[in-house]
This record gives sequence, C-alpha cells and structure tokens, in this order.
Amino acid sequence: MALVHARRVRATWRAALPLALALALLSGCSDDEPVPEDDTETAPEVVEVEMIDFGYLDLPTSVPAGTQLSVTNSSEAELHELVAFRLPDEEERSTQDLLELPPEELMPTLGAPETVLLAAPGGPQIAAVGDGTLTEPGRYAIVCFIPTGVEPAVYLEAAAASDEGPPQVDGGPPHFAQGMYRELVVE
Ligand SMILES: [Cu+2]
Repeated sequence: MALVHARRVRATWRAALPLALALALLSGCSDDEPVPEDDTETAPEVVEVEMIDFGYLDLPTSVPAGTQLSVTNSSEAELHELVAFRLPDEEERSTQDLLELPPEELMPTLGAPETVLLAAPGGPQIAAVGDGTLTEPGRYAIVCFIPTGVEPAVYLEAAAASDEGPPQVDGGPPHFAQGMYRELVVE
C-alpha cells in the first residue's frame, strides 16, 4: 500500500507542475506569494506498469475511468509494449479466448487500440497511440504483440516507417503467446 501511495503522490505532483509554472508566470515570478496548490482530488491517477519478460507488473484488474497508464521496461533484451483495446460491450469471450483466434479473425475483433505505449529495455516510454489514458468504461484487452527476440531498434525503425498498424518484422511468436496479456476493467 505504501508503494501505491508513493506513486499516487508522485503522479499528482507531476500533473500539478504545469499549473504551478503557469501561475508563477502570471504572477510575474518576482514576488514570494505562495502558489495555490492544485486540487489533488481532480488530478488523474497515473498507474505505472512495469513490463517484464513476459508480463505486466503492477497492473490492477480494474481502474477508474480517466486513469492514465504509463510503462517502464525492466527486460534485459526485449522491447515491450502495452496495447489497450476496448472490447465491444456485446463481446463475451475472455481476452485469453480472443487471443487464441487466428490473426485474421483476432485483429478485426479487437479493432483500433485506445492507446499504444512502448519501451525498449531501460528506455523511455514511447507513446505511439494516445497517452495511456483510458476514458471510456468497459472491458479492455491489454496485449503485447512484439515478436520474441526482435532487436528493439529494428522494430522501432520499422514502426516509424509503417503508415498504419503494427509493422511486419521477422521474429519469434508474439509476446502474448508467452503470456504477456491481461484483461483490465475501466469503471
Ligand atoms: Cu512484450
């Protein structure tokens, strides 16, 4: 619990920083009047997810709507990603069942992702789609499609050159086949 609390405090501080800077500029920066504190109750919660070979640590099973996910990568060699799809309301199959579908059936079922966050081993977060914020309540599939064993730089270069969707890069089975997926409920 202490760890969760520490994260929340840090996230609140980060979210409040731009407002604090704006207020400092407006007030001319010259006086020593205290800057009013941001309303911490309305700041979005940030959940920092640690990506490992092959899974997501610190990802709850449910989060409130408006929660922002962020990622770090503790792997020694593997690029990882957090791709979040909001499953259709009428969809009743589990994420696990869906991921057993053949790719040509799976991708249309999942549709367009709400957010895509990547990170190379030890590297900074790359927000490829959205900023990690999940605003709409519902059931989400959280999936890593990175092919096992692919060189992070090779994949990221291919992704930068790809107009839409995930790049086609040779490699082993996608990480989700090794268990790198989760189901998340946004309430
Ligand atoms: Cu992965």
